[in-house]
This record gives sequence, C-alpha cells and structure tokens, in this order.
Amino acid sequence: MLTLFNARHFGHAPAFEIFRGERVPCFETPARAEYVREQLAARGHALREPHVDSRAVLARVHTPRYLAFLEHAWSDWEALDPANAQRQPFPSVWPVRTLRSDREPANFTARLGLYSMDNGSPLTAGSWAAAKAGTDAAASAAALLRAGEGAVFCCTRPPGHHAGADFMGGYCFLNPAAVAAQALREAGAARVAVLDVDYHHGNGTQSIFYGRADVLFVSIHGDPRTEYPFYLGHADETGEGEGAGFNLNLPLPAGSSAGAWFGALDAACARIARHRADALVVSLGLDTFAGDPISTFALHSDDFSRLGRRLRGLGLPVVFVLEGGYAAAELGVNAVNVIEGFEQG
Ligand code: Q9C
Ligand code: ZN
Repeated sequence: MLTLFNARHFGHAPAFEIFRGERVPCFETPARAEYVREQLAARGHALREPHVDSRAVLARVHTPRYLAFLEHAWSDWEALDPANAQRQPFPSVWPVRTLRSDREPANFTARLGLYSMDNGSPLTAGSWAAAKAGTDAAASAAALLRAGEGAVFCCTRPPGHHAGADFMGGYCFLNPAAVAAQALREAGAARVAVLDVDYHHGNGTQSIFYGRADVLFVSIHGDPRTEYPFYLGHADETGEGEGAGFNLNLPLPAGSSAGAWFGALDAACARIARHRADALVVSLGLDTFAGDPISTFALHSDDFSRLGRRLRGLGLPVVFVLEGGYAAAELGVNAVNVIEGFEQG
C-alpha cells in the first residue's frame, strides 16, 4: 500500500510524561514510527513524502487562535527563560466550568491550559513541525484518493484523534484524521465516514464533526466510565443539530475479548455501509493489542489482518492514519498486518 511517511516525526521526542504522579519515559516515542517504517520496508511497501501543504484545510478543522498558539508555543516558552530550552512545559491550570475561555490570557502557562484537555501532551521544540507534517500527510492522502489511489496509509506521529478544534491532549496536537476527512469533502466526496479503532475514544474527531451530517464518526473504544478520555465516548452521544444520528459510539468494557471487539466492528461497518460514504478514514490505533502497556483489550497480531480484511469488505477508498499503540516493538507487524489484510481482501 502506498504509504506517506512523516519524516519530521523524529523532531517530536519528549523526554518524559507524568504518569500516576511520577515522571516516566514517554509511551509515545519516535521508535514507534521507526518500527512501522522498518516493517513496511521489509515487506516491500513503497514510502513517499507528503506533497500537499495542509495549511488551508487545517484552518477549517482547528481554530485560528489555537493554530497561532501551537505554532509559536515553543518559541514563546523559550523566550521566557533560556533555561526553558531544556524543560518541557506542562499545563497546570484550566478554564473549567464558570471560568472564561473566550479571553486568551497573556501568560504562557495560562494559554497552555486554555488549549489543553489534560497534561498528557508534552511539547518540545519540534512538536509543531512534526504535527504539521502529519496533517500534510493526511491532506496528501486525500489528494491521492481523488487521483484514483485505492488506499493510502499515513505513517505519522504524534497521533491526533484526541486533539479537538482548539485543544491538545492525550499525546495529540493536530488531528490528521479530521484533516483527511475534511480534505476528502473539499475534493468532492459528498459523504465521508471516519472509523476510529484506537483503544481510546477519539473525542477530538467526534467533537469536530458532531454537528455535521456529511462526516459520520464511528468509534470502538474502552468504556469512558473507566478508560481515558473519560469525559466523552458514551453510547448516548449520537450527534447534534444537522449531525443528529451521524455519531456512533460503541464502548466496550475494559478487558474485552477479540470476539467482543469484532462484534462491535460488525456494527460499525453496518452503520458505515448505511451512510453510503464516498471514502473512509480509519484512525488506526493499535493499542487494542493484548500486549499494550496502557490498554486492556486483547487483540493479537493475526486479528489485525482480520481487521484489514473486514475493512476491505466495505469496498471504499481508505485513508489510514496511525494513532496510538504503545507496544512499540510489535507496532510494525500489527500495522502492516492491517495493511496487507486490506490488500489481500
Ligand atoms: N499521561 C492515544 O492513544 N493517558 N492517546 C496516559 C497519562 C492518556 C492515549 C497516561 C492516554 C492517551 C492517541
Ligand atoms: Zn489510544
């Protein structure tokens, strides 16, 4: 499968994150994309660089003030104190209920909190460039589909599905899956479906399209009563306004088996077929793997081939976007299993 590789991903390499109150090495590492790249090369898949600048479509997915903040966040941080070059900024204050989010503060940490859903997206000097190259890959994939390509895989990081119109979170800064869906619409697809198979609910993507009937969002994920992102992803979230009926959440209890997961996939595929979409975007998180260190589903490597075959059965052109998956050494095999399962139908 034609793969767009985000070569800028390497510049986003945070040293640590906060996990259970302690500094730990990041789960979301550059090695993840390198394992996928190695496995793609070993199994004969061509890699290309993204060729489309996503700037225009990006501004229809994210808000201008969030994009302006993110693009300049690192230089603003460094300007506060030269020693900040060696430090990672984390938010520590957020405009929750009763506090105002319409006025952007001047203070850096206050702005960082305004544009963050959690403290789970460590920012580095290369974060903007890496995230922007990821949305460039997504826009490029949409252009390739319009030119007749049957499927394109975006091998990129950081992931994106927790990033909303104006916030980062859960290792995500910009949302390539949302950019792919929006770019497909602008390239002439009347209806697009987004299927999110990451272990975690794609709250950012859901919220971006929640009021729209042209982009159906379907997600299979750990039940938010116990699993991140906790505050979105319930089955009763079905869309609003014109988007009513165009959002489908299929939460599964933590610890669910592969059998239960594929049952949910059948329901997801049935809803996507009913949408009569012209194209599909798959948020391909691989943290449903049994060996994932921060998730609790139980898919094995051959189950990812089965996932690919099932998606091919929809008969749609597909943009695959890499999302989560933290068993890094197995990530390549699992990702390429999806791709080859799809190709082999
Ligand atoms: N720092 C994705 O899979 N919790 N994101 C981790 C807290 C957040 C996962 C521990 C998990 C986010 C794209
Ligand atoms: Zn995830």
